[in-house]
Amino acid sequence: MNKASTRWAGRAYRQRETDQQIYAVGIGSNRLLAGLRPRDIVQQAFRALDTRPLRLAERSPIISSRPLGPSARSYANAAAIIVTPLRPHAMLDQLQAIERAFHRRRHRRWGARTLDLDLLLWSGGTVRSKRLTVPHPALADRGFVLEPLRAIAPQWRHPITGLTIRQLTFRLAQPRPSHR
Ligand code: A4P
Ligand code: MG
Repeated sequence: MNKASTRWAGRAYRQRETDQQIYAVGIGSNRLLAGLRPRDIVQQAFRALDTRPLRLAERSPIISSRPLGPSARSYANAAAIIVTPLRPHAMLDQLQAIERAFHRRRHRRWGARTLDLDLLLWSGGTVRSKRLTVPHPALADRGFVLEPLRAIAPQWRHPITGLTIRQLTFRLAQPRPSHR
């Protein structure tokens, strides 16, 4: 983590300069690629996310998580804070180009994947289009997304619920009331 990056920690993630956008990105991998383990692939993804026009401001620890869905192999998950002039749809293009570079196969939903990059949060608030929904709709329901994100952006507020990432993580960890 470089020195400048720590400036973002613990701050309100609102847009400060009109030409710089801040994004939280979720990273997941559960396949081998050319002998690389999922954890190594996430490491390499951090490098790809720090290549112009993207700047990696924060990187979370990499966690191992049980697969949600049909895959048998456990996932490596992490999160990153990215600063870039790219607006949301151009940012999604960039993330998908990185996924393609890691030979992601798209034909099976929730199947095994080499690298999955999700746009979780944007400093500008919400986006809702055919191609892109921000905040990511499943953000608040997934421990493997919230836990790494909490390590680097605990105070970032979800623009729809108004709750911080720390509060969302805490809420998810609570036992749920029984509906019987
Ligand atoms: N799209 C819309 N909004 C967004 C956004 N905020 N970020 C569109 C990224 N993409 C967004 O995505 C399908 C389309 O969603 C994109 O073309 C984009 O236009 P995709 O990544 O190709 O499809 P997917 O990831 O296979 O489907 P989905 O439903 O997004 O899966 P998830 O939700 O990403 O879940 N278990 C563990 N432990 N850890 C994991 O990381 N990940 C998944 C995948 C399942 N189980 C897991 C994990
Ligand atoms: Mg996805």
